[in-house]
Amino acid sequence: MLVAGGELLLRARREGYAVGAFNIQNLEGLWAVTGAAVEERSPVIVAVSPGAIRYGGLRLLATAVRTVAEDLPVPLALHLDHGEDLETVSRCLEAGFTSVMIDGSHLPFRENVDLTRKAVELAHPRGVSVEGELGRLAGMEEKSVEEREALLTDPAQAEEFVRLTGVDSLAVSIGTSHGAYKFRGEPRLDFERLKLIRERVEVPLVLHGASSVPPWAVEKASRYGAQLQGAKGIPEEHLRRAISLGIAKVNIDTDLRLAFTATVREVLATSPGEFDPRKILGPAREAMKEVVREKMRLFGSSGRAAG
Ligand code: PH4
Ligand code: ZN
Repeated sequence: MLVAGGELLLRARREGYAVGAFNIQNLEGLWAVTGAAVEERSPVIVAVSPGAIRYGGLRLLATAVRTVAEDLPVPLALHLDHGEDLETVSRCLEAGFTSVMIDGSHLPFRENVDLTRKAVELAHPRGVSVEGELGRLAGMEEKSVEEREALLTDPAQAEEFVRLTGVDSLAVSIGTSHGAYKFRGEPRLDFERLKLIRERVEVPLVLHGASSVPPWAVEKASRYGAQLQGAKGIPEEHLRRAISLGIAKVNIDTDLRLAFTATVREVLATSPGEFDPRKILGPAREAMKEVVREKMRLFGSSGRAAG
């Protein structure tokens, strides 16, 4: 069933687990994510970015997700990921999204507050929750202490941001970044900062850029010609710790892309006579589904579908 995103997160925060937000761009992703949620009896957030909207079309993606959700025996929230502007937020509200993110993290604090508050004013009357972001997701290596401070979320500012905007959840920057190349050296997250933010911020916290970049997917993709040297993600024990410190929503995209790519490459290389898209994409969809199932177990959302 389709549910309000905010409710999923409030329950997760209360009960000490996290709900995965998995990005989709097409039906393969949607089937993989929802299939995993059913098998794990887990609540799930299906995330659609502006880039995915440009690729797949808003009405088509929203209709597909809402149609699948109708018959789904587990709660599903349809979420706008990294909404760029109020127009995108409005279009997604019209299309029936049940939570939206407005990402003003690149703006100066006051402008981020203004933009985010306007998104809240649009979404709340429709019962839709809003995620804001404070702090920038960026690789932290080779950065000075001052540069790190400027990019990572400041706990006192986070408290003020939530108060001034009325957001329902807050994405924080503690050292993660998007994509497959998160660290050159040892993976490091600023858990002390996360604790301080948690002490000051009541609303559920969100971790973006949380893919682990599984070695099996990198190795398989590389075996069949991919060039992914130096790919490195967030270790699973770091994610467990972040969740224990109050992260209630974890965003995953890269790990699904890697599983997809590794599997498609394998099929094409080992079955050169194959040209039926179903035989090529079917195994890739299964591989993505397995990744999502593992995340749900790791995040503690498995078995939490029932109210
Ligand atoms: N996201 C995914 C952003 C995807 O424009 P786009 O469709 O490429 O945007 O919000 C994440 O936080 C994913 O983190 P990950 O890269 O570690 O999986
Ligand atoms: Zn993100």
